Amino acid sequence: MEGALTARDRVGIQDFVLLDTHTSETAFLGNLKKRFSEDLIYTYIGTLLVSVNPYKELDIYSKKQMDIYMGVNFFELPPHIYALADNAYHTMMTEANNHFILISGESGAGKTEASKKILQYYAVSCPSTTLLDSVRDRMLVSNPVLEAFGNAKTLKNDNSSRFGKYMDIQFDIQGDAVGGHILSYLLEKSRVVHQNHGERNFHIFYQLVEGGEEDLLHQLGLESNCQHYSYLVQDECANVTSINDKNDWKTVRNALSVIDFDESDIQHLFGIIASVLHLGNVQFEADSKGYATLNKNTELRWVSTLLGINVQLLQEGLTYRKIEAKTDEVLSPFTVDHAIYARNALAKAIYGRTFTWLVNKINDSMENKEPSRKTVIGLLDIYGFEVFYVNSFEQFCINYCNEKLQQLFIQLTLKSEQEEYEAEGIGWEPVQFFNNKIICDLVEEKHRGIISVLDEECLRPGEATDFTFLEKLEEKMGSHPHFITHKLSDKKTRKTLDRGNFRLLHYAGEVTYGVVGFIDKNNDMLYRNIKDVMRQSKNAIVRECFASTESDSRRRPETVASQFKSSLLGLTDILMSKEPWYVRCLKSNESKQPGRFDDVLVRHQVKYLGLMEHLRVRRAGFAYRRRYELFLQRYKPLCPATWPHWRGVAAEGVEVLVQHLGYLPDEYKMGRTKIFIRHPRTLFATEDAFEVCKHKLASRIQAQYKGY
Ligand code: AD9
Ligand code: MG
Repeated sequence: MEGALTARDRVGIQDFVLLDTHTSETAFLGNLKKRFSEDLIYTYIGTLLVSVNPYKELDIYSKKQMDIYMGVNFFELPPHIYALADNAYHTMMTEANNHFILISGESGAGKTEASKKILQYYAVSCPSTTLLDSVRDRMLVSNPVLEAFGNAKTLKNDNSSRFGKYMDIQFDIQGDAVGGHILSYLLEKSRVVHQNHGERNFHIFYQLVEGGEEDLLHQLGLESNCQHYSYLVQDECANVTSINDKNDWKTVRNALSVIDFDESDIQHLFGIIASVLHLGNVQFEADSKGYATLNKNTELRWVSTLLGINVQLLQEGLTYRKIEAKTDEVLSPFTVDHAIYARNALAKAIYGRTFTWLVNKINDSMENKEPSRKTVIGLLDIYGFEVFYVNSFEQFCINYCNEKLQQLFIQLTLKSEQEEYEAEGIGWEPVQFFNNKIICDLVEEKHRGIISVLDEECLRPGEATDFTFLEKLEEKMGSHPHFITHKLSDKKTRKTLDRGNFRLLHYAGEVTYGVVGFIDKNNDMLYRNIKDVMRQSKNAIVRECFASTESDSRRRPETVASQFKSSLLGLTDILMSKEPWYVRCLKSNESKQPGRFDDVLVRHQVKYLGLMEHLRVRRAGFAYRRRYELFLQRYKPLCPATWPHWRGVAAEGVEVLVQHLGYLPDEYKMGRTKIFIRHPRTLFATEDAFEVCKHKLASRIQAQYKGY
């Protein structure tokens, strides 16, 4: 007994719901820390999984571990990401409905790692047929490819996701993983042409330059030296100890052949990556009138060769803009700055569109063409909340996205949970929580939100600037409690704010955004004549990427922020139609050190993620609920009075059934339409009894339960 107590003291409590009497933040953190020091990075709050980044490899992700967790009830084993994955899977199979796993936490907290572990679990542990192995392999290798093109080293994370990813894993009626589909969200394209100090461009550039075979580099006109490319060395951070570009290159190269890429796709793809690097080295000089000219043509020639476009037209597209006059077209020359802007815009457009093409191509290869009934588990791994010294439009979008996900979490857990108790007439003491809807509205509200103001300014080309945008914000948002600028702040705060900044008080903390670049990045303009040039490319991917009818249409394209807003609304709809599971990732320390637990940092995250509130709702609430009819239908064989038929009202049948099973009064509540069960263990005991009973039943009756 004493031994058991010591062990419990040592490893803490594995479900916060069972944390003895107090639900204080200090006790919560103490438990997390105790477990972390024993390399126990996972803890539950009911069915929600809290994960603390260990920053070291732990021996808990082997096939053997997967086998241990397979088909075992949630609370019978130590908390694990596999347990959550397995329970989502089994619930999906039993209830034949769709689920999603929302993985959230700030940048570097471990979301992408968690999502990879879940995908591996499904790929390895679900039933398998040889036919499907190839689909599974493709799902698995899609990760290194997308990470190569969509992740980069930032100050927060050496492998930071610079795009949002939602992946549906499709299962057939037997539970086989039979296909996958990815939706990607707003890639941070600006990184292609600019990185902050201490950060890198997307991994793929370094992988190609460092790892590419001699022949290939020769064909692409590349030197095997990152220092040679201005898009790669602005930050002087090409080499990072945690990253092995050469090895990663091999993985990516191999993965591409698994995902149906033929040699010509691969050639075209690397041709594009190389052309972006060459484009970055194209320099301009001012002629006697101050207009941009190219001082040397070598780099431009490589771009033209690799993309299969006429060098003359390319040069013209980078140094002139075609303006349509009444009956004519006039070429208006660029200044050097303008030419650099056009060059960078082209590099971003090529890379961004190629990324979209890549996602589509991966989707084609993971597509399951069988029309059979499928259910899905969606995995959401999106860029985490981030605050840098300098924050711009990109951070604004990323942090807005995190606000939306927090809002979804609140709606699905804290809010709807409490509303349901009320609707079902279950006695309930409401739990207070901070609802970040006010910040979501501040950003996205129609006609009044920051995005609307920005879009309006983008409609006034030539007149509007980043600073008129800031002025408009000050006019419209002046008194908003979550919005501050230099002009609007008190004396003390003013000292910390420059004139060209605005500050938002996000749910996860304050972020100061510099307005410079907002209008440009939101417009994301690419001149028509350069688009026309790209459309004639002999590189099949580029041609496809620029083939749309967009340039013919006179309609103004939607701005970047508005597109992002609509895609997040779409994502919310997708998620709301599924059953949620949550992984909340916490960052243990800022310096990425193994085993270091920074109390202040973790406490801050526990606070803003609303974990304490969630725990309070969970502790006071009920882990499980089900409509009377469904509960009775499933468990009626466990009681002679309800088996084989209960002729009366379902609720009464359930009451008889649970009495028979010996449920104690405190363990459950009868609502208007559902039974509510306080602890999962009560349900698990019932479920175990049901399993035993099922085996005892005659095969005829078993058949009735097939599919449960
Ligand atoms: V971002 O919002 O994309 O910038 P993530 O995705 O939350 O961020 P990521 O999963 O990339 O963070 O984790 C950052 C790093 O932490 C990884 O590269 C690993 O080095 C480390 N990490 C995260 N989770 C684990 C883990 N379960 N075991 C070991 C981990 N290391
Ligand atoms: Mg990530």
